Amino acid sequence: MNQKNIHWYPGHMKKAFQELEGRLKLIDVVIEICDARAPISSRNPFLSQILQNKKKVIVLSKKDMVESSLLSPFIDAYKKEGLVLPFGIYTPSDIKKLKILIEESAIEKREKEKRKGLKPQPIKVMVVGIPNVGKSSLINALVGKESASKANKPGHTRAQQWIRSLKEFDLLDTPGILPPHYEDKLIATHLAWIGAIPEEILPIEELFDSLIAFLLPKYQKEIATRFHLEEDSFSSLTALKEGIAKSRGLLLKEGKYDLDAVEKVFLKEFKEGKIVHTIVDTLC
Ligand SMILES: Nc1nc2c(ncn2[C@@H]2O[C@H](COP(=O)(O)OP(=O)(O)OP(=O)(O)O)[C@@H](O)[C@H]2O)c(=O)[nH]1
Ligand SMILES: [Mg+2]
Repeated sequence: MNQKNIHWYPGHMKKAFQELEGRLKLIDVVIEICDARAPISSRNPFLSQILQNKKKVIVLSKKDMVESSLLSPFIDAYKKEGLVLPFGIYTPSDIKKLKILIEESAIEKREKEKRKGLKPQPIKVMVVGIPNVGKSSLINALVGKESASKANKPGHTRAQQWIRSLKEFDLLDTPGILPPHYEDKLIATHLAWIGAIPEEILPIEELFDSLIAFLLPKYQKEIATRFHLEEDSFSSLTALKEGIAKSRGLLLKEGKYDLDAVEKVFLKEFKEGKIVHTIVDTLC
């Protein structure tokens, strides 16, 4: 794969990174989100670095898309860095836990206010992470309404936005920020599989082939069930593609199988968590 192919750094991201860095000193607590499906690949080391001295909660988002037993070792690993929370926007107890962790992180601010005899001010919380990890969704879950615009498309939020509808917290939504380029094509591949970068910036066939190679040793049964495949569909990659084309009626006019459509459908359904609930990264 050509290194040029794994470069996706839209113009707004450089500006967004500078704006984020400039705003940091006003912030009491940072929520750094990574996607539970790729807890390592979906972290931006440049962000982690500038957040080193901030009070921080690491959130592993979209936990409903991952088997919880697979996530535990990653939670333990991140605990060495500070507060960690596996989180799902559909789990009300996670929203409560997050509010407690934010308060816990801002204890020094609260003590300072008390010493000075000041009324408690809203805790200023900045939500950061790479694109599409669920920053705007987490803010909406915290405030209980659709205040921040969200979409299942990386790079949706383009500018910082304060959401000030809670008494206890002011929440700053920020645009997703990636490192300027990826040295490691495996990281970019994992991000494309989960939809954190657009899959079009990589050759689709290569993305499909690598995803199948990753999934087959552990999840052949799940793939067979999802696409109603018999054992012989797993005899080769071509047989597998043709099996999926047959089961989904993906045919071209001349009666040939539409293998491009097969790749797209498979990648889409994986991204939507319809095939398996797995983690694509490996803990060293
Ligand atoms: N299943 C599931 N989907 C989620 C969860 N949180 C967010 N999503 C989905 O993830 C997609 C992206 O969510 P956003 O909140 O727009 O992500 P973002 O990080 O703000 O993205 P950018 O603004 O592009 O950086 C949306 O389709 C959300 O519905 C979750 O806990 N579980
Ligand atoms: Mg957003």
